[in-house]
Amino acid sequence: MSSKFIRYSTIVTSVFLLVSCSGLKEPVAEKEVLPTPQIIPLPLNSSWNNGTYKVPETNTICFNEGGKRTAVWLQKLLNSANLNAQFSETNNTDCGNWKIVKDESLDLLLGDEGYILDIRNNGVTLKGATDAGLFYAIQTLRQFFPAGIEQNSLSNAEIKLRMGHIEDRPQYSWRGTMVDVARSFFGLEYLKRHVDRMALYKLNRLHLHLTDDQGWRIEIKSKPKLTGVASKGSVTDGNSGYLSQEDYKELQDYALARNIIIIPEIDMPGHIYSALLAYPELNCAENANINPKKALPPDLFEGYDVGWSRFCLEKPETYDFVSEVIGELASITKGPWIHMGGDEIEDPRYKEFVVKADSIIHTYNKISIGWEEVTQTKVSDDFISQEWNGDTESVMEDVKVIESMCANFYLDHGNTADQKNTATWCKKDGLSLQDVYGFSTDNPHVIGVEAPVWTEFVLNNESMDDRFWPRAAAVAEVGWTPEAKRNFNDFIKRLPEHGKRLSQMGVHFFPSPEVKWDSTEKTREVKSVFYNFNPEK
Ligand code: TNX
Repeated sequence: MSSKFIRYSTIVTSVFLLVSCSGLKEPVAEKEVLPTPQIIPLPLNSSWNNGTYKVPETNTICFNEGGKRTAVWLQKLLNSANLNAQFSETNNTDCGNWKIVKDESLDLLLGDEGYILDIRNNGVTLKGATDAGLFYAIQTLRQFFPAGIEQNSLSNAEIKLRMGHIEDRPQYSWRGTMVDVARSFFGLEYLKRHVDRMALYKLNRLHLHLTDDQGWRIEIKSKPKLTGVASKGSVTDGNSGYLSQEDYKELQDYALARNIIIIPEIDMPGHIYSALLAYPELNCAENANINPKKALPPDLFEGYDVGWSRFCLEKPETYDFVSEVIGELASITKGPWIHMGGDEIEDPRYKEFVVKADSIIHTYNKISIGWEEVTQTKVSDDFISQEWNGDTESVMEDVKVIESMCANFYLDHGNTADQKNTATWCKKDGLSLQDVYGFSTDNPHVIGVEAPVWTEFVLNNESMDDRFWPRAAAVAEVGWTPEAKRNFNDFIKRLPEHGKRLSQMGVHFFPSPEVKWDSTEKTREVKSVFYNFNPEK
């Protein structure tokens, strides 16, 4: 038992007694009961048995038709624990100690993203109706392994898994985060790492706030000045730059392999100064030379004000521009949604604009999403409203809602009241873990939750890390686990184990005071089990 795993587990030894023929009781076996794996998000149903499955050094993975992809992820997981794993060529599920069953008829029980994970004394079975469900079985299994697996540092470890049965599926289909790359740019490398972390917690939507007054972050080939001019800005001391179409494709593929869909946002008709600077003809004449600058003279904007810039909604050129940009963006976007923004602007033609923008998005075969202000008028029935302050009087009935209420989900606010460089306008004492975890709604139209990090004051990777983590783990549990099963005290008891894992993954998480973190873990270089892994290759 030289294993590192012992460091991570409290071992309870129970002595099993056997009654022999003679009637004498004698101890025959010592049985080690591993602690229950500290899984986040908490699975819907799990039952534990006191046994342990000791993973052999050499493993065989069997899978049925359709299970190959999962087998590739699983092999990578086992290899990262320095275990050998080969595929069985028999193409059935009854030949090795790891069995993968993809079975569409499990759909009724497990839905699009659910799975069954069964750990017995002769091996492990993963079942799901979809690749997504099976991928999540792997993510749950990953959390059974000591955190050192993230750095591939388990060389002498004897891996033992607590035996049990998990049947799991999410409460909500939308479990998202949003990164504002417009105020300060975060590029492909950071976003891929962010996707890795989201996947561990079964988060499945990444919304990119790609444009704002300070900068434009996506290459649109038919509008070269967006990258040539508009991408050069940022808030004071922030980073500028943009995602090329190649970067965007690479990020989407990386995310899709991990069951994460990217939602691009072009924020309109306000929050648009950087585009106006590049294409001044989209200004109304009276907007030139007003402070903050509306467009002319051509200075970048590096301040923090909101709600002052706007497209000229009287000009037909504005709609030509919107149509060209959305058309090109739609052609490079793999997911079904485009976000039109629509927040924080008053304009007599606002309603007319959002109706047109929604219809343009449909023309390019995408579904539109917008901030809640859009529902002041009626747009398409399939529109999704993203609620952030709840102040809008909606005229739309039964509209689908993504919950991003600022008091629960605006992670640009501090983890604590005294965290530096954080927003305070929504909640002056910051958003504690409990504020996030305590979110509750009885609106039947809610399709899920999403936590934004706006980047007015988030200027480097470490800050982005400590805004998201560990609070995004709370977002994940709110999105996945039904409210009746959630318990904050239980959640914060599971978190120390995740602190170890996040440290091993190189995440500079915020040590929330609500949690008894293990202070011995040092943050390592950025890495993780599936860092840069491509299951297709
Ligand atoms: C509100 S919420 C905004 C953003 C800011 C953020 C700062 C919303 C749709 N807009 O433009 O960055 O507050 O917390």
